[in-house]
Amino acid sequence: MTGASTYDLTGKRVFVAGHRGMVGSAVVRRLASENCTVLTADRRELDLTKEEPTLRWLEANRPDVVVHAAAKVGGIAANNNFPVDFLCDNLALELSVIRASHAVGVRRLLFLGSSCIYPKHAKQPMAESELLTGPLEPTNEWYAIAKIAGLKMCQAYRRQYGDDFISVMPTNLYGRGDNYHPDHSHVPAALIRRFHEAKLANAPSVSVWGTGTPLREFLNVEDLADACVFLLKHYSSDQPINVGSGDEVSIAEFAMTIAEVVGYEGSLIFDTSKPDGAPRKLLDSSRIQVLGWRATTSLREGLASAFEDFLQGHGRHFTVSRAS
Ligand code: GFB
Repeated sequence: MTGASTYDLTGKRVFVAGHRGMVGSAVVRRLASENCTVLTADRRELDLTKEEPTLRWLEANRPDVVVHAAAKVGGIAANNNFPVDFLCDNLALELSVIRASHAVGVRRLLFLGSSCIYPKHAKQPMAESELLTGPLEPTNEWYAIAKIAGLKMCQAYRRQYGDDFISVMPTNLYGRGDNYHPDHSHVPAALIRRFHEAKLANAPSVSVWGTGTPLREFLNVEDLADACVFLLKHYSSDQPINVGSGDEVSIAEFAMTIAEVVGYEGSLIFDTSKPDGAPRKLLDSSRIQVLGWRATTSLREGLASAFEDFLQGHGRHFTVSRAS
């Protein structure tokens, strides 16, 4: 069962929940080349964790399609240090957005999950069938449980009401609009910022968290947005679907690539007091590939463009000065 289906976005009203985040903003950019109307709600206008206002907003704006990209996200340290926020904020967003979407009769909903829903020691590459086959990685189990609950809500609405709600599981993401907080970000943004600042300061070395041995697969957010639009048009199933790039590297290799992209020539020091997290997270993306989609951005070109976006100040929660 491939889940292949056809849905025409032409003339549809598409609400992107979380349009200011890295994923939501990329989906808005990608939808601009579709013949549809994109709807967004400013955070000051609508708190998506509150179901009643969300329901009223959806009733007033009547989307045909919802992309649920609103989430509390962060890197390994943020996940580890703020378990309540990652669990409760994400559950609140899912309950509110998914229930309200059902209540107003939304035709298609795309829920964004994460590869951390799969067990810490899942068989690699991780197929969708690995879900709930073993214990989760402890640094991000709170976030993972919330994302599993969102996926299960989509399955439950499909089973009980026949709603066409799908779940998409992206691998580790990077790109335009990332969060460059020094402690709370994911590794791509953290290292782009740290290497850039070290270069400006002529620092002899830069700290990289953990042992450098974990393996990660990185996907540019523009590719993910393209996959989301592809899946809105071509996928309908209760089964989640993985979206990866196949670009797998060790954190040590990744850090060296970022140093090259940024132009930093000092040395790397691995800070083993910081956690490694999951030893390996490579998605099996064969199901989306069979449907006809593949990522097209190479890791090096994607990181070069992420660095340029960082220099232009498109990231959030940071200030930066350009190297002279
Ligand atoms: O990106 P990251 O926080 O995500 O860390 P996870 C990936 C790897 O990079 C870990 C190492 O092995 C980190 O120890 N790393 C090295 C660093 N230097 C740094 C640094 O300066 N900052 C960060 N953040 N990492 C996340 C989950 O786990 O994966 C999220 O916590 C989400 O919930 C995301 O699911 C996809 O891959 O370890």
